[in-house]
Amino acid sequence: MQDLIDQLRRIVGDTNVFTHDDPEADLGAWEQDWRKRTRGRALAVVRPGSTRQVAEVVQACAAAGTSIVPQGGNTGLVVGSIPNDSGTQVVLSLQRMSAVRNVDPGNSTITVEAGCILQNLQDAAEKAGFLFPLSLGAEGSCTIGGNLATNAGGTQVVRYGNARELCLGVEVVTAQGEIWDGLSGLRKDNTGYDLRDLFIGSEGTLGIITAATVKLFPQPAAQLTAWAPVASLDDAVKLLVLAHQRLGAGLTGFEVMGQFALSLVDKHYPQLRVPMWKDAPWCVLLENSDSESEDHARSQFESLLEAALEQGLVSDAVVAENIAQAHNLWHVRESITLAQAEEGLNIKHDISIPVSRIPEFVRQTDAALAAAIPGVRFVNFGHLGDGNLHYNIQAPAEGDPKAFLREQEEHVNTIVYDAVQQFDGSISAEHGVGELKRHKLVKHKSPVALSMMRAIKTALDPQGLMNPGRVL
Ligand code: FAD
Ligand code: 2HG
Ligand code: ZN
Repeated sequence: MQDLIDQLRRIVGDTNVFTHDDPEADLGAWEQDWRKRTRGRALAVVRPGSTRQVAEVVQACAAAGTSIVPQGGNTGLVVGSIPNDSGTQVVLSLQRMSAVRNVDPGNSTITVEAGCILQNLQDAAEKAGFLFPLSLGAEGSCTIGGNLATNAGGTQVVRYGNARELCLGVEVVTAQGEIWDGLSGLRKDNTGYDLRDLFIGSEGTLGIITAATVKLFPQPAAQLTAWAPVASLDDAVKLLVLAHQRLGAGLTGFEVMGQFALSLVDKHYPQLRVPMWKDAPWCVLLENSDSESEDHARSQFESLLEAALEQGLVSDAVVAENIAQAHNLWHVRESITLAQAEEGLNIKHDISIPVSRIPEFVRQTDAALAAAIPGVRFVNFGHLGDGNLHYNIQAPAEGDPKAFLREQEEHVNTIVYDAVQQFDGSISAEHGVGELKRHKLVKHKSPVALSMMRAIKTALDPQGLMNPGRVL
């Protein structure tokens, strides 16, 4: 192993290889998952500075038979970006590869390296007079490479689609250490299998994304945010249909938040002043982006909310008066994950169900869980506009949450995922499979689909060295 480490040092330089042999080095940030559920132990953490260096690192690891865990911002929620505990894996961090390579205004595209932090990509797009719409709570630390590797969703999917829909081309280092320049800015290209789409959502199991060309959009002239309590999820779904009808492509966000989820934000971040959370079991956050003007956006939004009031879908609503108020509403929404972490260990289910069936799914699954585990608490929220619910479970207020997880997690997951299957849903809407859901995938994905996935994995990574133990 020392030979490999010496070789890695020659490729990326001494200061970009970290090992446990160095008493000064703290590998914790690369070895610990964001949710603090699991800590692995790496043979080494390597930070290449160019695609060529990534290719050489992969070649050296392949020759040594050493497996690689690609890592971006390490914000993933399914344990996919940290090493296992064997002390034999190399973490390949894309942190240093963060450059914006090129903006093509005429083509409405931007090309960036994989380690570019999402927020920096959004800022670069804005500076060029465009919008890059991918948006999620972790945007200050996640990377575009990680976003693509997990096909991240976020809060603008209802209008702009997932990371996959936003990507036109990728540059990849294959499991053999070859460089594939697939950085196409083409919107149409039917020359055979879609290799780009194979790597998107592959969670580092097929190769390493080193750069990407993504779509840019016009910046909206005005963006308004509204918040409305609703009496039921059925009403929230009716409000969504109405919002689609009234706002058309202007509807850029439609989030739903359960009362207990908001109570946790209120408890742990009282300075955020969560609005109206005591008034109803659910609150909805809507966003209207308009290409004309703020007046036009406001009058459209007001007429939507009046219609919703008339139809009895909402009893009250606020439209943010200015950008600061709008930011605060979004801040409340984006703080649920952190508030839930503050509250303690929890079980996450990032699921999708046909939108129309979500209310019935929640009624049925809440009842099944409450009957099976008295006192269980539901932290439900998510991207209702995409049929994507974060159907999360917090341990009962009394008792030891660690013991709860140990004793009940599998039981809870079985109840939830069996219900997801019954409702024709997916057990991973946007976070991916990682290590956490791998054993569940075998149960909930069709054998034919799994066998095609395994064939792809074997064809592209015959040695099985790319992020083993994840997804498949
Ligand atoms: P990492 O966590 O480093 O890696 C994730 C996976 O991708 C791993 O399997 C890793 O091996 C692989 N990978 C990373 N970089 C590369 C690369 N260059 N090439 C190949 N494989 C690679 N997700 C959503 O979809 N929607 C949300 O709304 C959302 N909100 C979040 C909010 C918070 C507070 C947090 C902590 C997470 C949230 N996430 C969300 C999950 C996570 O942030 C996203 O999945 C994000 O896309 C991961 O990016 P990353 O750079 O941190 O990737
Ligand atoms: C979000 O939508 C993220 O905020 C995180 O996908 C979801 O914490 C979660 O379960
Ligand atoms: Zn989400």
